[in-house]
Amino acid sequence: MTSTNTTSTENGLDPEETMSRDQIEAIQTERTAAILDYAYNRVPLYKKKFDDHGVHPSDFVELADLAKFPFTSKEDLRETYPFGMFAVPREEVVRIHASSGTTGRATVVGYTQQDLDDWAKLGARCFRLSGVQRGWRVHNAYGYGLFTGGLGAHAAIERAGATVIPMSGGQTEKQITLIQDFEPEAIACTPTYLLTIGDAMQRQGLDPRKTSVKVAVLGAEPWTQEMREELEEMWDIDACDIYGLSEVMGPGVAGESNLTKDGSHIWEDHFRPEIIDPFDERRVMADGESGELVFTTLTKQALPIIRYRTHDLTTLLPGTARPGHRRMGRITGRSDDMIILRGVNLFPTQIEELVLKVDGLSPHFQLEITRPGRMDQLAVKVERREDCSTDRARAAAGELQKLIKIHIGSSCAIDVVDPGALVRSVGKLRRVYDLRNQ
Ligand code: DLL
Repeated sequence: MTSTNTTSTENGLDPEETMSRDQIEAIQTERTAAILDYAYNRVPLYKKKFDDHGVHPSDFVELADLAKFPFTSKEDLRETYPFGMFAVPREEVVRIHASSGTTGRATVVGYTQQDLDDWAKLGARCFRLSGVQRGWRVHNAYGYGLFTGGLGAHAAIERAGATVIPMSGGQTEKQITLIQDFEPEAIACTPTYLLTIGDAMQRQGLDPRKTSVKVAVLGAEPWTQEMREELEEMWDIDACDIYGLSEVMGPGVAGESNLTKDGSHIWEDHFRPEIIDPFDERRVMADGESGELVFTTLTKQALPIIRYRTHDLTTLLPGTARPGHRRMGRITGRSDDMIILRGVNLFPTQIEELVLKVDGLSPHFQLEITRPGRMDQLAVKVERREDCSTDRARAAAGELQKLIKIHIGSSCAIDVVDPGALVRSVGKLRRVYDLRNQ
């Protein structure tokens, strides 16, 4: 495979970051042809899938031809558990990560030294794009371990020339002490965990706005524009998105500019994204149309992934801060997180958006689905804000109920609870409790 090492230009950017769309597509065409061939010849599962599908790497001539190739799914990784999809001899794999997933076997991913190097390089692009500067201290509260968040962000922060504080997730009291003592300029964690830390500070009479933190690089779970505004106000920061998934690399597949805050740019010299219709996978959608995000890795050595179905629902938009690389719209949710309530589809992010529009309600909420009789019922449990009276909370519940009826079309029960009553996030927050089959 071609080496992907590049040297940074004088402005500190990788040369590929400032390439034109045509240049990026030329790189993608060359690399897609190479990766299809590589996967077919090195991974028996790909050979079988391509053969069964009646397609051969030589059928790829231009980018549109990628649509002829079969998809890869989490199931493929599970069936070949643990190392069956590795394309290099086991000794060349220098790192393994795994994601537990909510059901079934873990999916295992591997990296060669070159893969780790590329990962750090792409992650560094994200942190820089979000405003993190050389010499800054970055408090990394993504979990370290098998999860790609901690170690992935760690290498990215170092590569960006910043000082990483490898705190990991949890131990919220200690997070607060370190933020005060080490005075980091930036923090990296999930959006809901930043909320948890800020909330814990306020309970101690500390003001998150007075900390040294100026930028937060947030990802690993869906979050809304309303949540961005909430966190920016709580901490007096720029809150930027970072996107990734273990199967494709980890954090750093895409990152957001602090200047434009208009969605994450996908590093298209290393990944070819597509949007497909989740209900008819043969339909590749045009830019701007929403659907399921699919990725082909163009350079990964240990675990090349061809047309991986992420289940993440979003759109592809033209690049802005990095014009040659397309952006992702906000992720509305995962197709497998969608709640179907009496025939109406809804995502937790839609509820987040509405909760944060109502005066007196906090972003701490959870959704419970039950089936007391024959009908499904949704209850939104949401904490009132500290300064919201119980009278105001009653009115707020009515407002939220109305908003959900108007915007989503579902009737639901609203239960406004006291501040601190709901379980706090320490990483990826579980919003939905489906109690129907209990
Ligand atoms: O969550 C990688 C990551 C770590 C990304 C830290 C950003 C920061 P997984 O555990 O494999 O990997 O989960 C991947 O998380 O398919 C999305 O559903 C969701 N996700 C990740 N980033 C975002 C984001 C990491 N910025 C799954 N916005 C993905 C919305 C996100 N959802």
